[in-house]
Amino acid sequence: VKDRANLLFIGLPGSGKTTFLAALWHVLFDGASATTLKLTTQSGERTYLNQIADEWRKCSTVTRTNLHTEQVLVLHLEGVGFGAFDLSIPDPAGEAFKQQLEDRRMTKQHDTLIEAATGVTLFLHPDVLKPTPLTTAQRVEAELLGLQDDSVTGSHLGEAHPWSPEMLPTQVKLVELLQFLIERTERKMRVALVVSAWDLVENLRLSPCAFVARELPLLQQFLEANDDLLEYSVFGISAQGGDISDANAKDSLLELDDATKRIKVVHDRGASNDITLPLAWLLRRP
Ligand SMILES: Nc1nc2c(ncn2[C@@H]2O[C@H](COP(=O)(O)OP(=O)(O)OP(=O)(O)O)[C@@H](O)[C@H]2O)c(=O)[nH]1
Ligand SMILES: [Mg+2]
Repeated sequence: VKDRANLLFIGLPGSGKTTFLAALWHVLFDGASATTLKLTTQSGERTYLNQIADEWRKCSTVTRTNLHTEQVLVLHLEGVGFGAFDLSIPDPAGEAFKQQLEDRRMTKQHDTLIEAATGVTLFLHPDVLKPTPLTTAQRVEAELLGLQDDSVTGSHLGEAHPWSPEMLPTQVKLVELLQFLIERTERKMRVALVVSAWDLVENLRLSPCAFVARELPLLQQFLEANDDLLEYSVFGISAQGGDISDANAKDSLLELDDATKRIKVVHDRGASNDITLPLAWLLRRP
């Protein structure tokens, strides 16, 4: 790896980008656990990182990033086989990607980040509670069938909502975001696909790869089909460690003697709590 590396985070609002960064900063700053990448010096502007890591330690939800609070952070890192290097990672607002999808254009600043990117981390919240397109289709079908039966009272048809990009299924949005990326680069790009909040779907007993293949087949097939442009790997990551909106779960997280134990990273080769793994995978020499 060269002495400077740039990573790009991509993900819709609420996909877990800031939580990941908060846990990463806690681990790097703490320096007590074995990680592939380590901090060399702590110099630089740290207000934002300290704030989100503090929220993370208290198990309170990290502040949502908006277009005005986006930050580019520079970490001084080293690792066996990596040497010492400066890693710049911006914490973008998911809102910016939502706008990209709606307006079909991106900001100059974002384009510059793509240009400079060594690799990309694409975040995806498993959102288990959201209805799938299939269940939505079944519900609509049932409603329409019901309408035919009582055509006198049925006024649902008049309530049709105009289509908007917001209604696109998540996997379609993510494929679009990857397409923007491919269009703007000539190099082959590495993509670490991070399924965040892995604790919510762990009980399905699927590997992160199998989870994506089952739940987001379009995204998975897109990644496979474009292997000349993209090299990808899937990580299941619980950066928070559990569902902090559940008081019991939150209490047991707070009771742990070492907050680093909350973190779980699942990859092909098994589970660990080394949250630097996806970054190391992106930065490793081909
Ligand atoms: N259960 C669980 N929830 C998580 C985990 N990590 C993040 N979350 C939840 O996911 C939601 C979104 O997290 P953020 O990190 O703010 O997402 P973001 O991608 O930075 O969102 P924007 O700032 O809007 O772009 C929050 O409600 C978190 O509590 C996790 O490891 N487990
Ligand atoms: Mg954020």
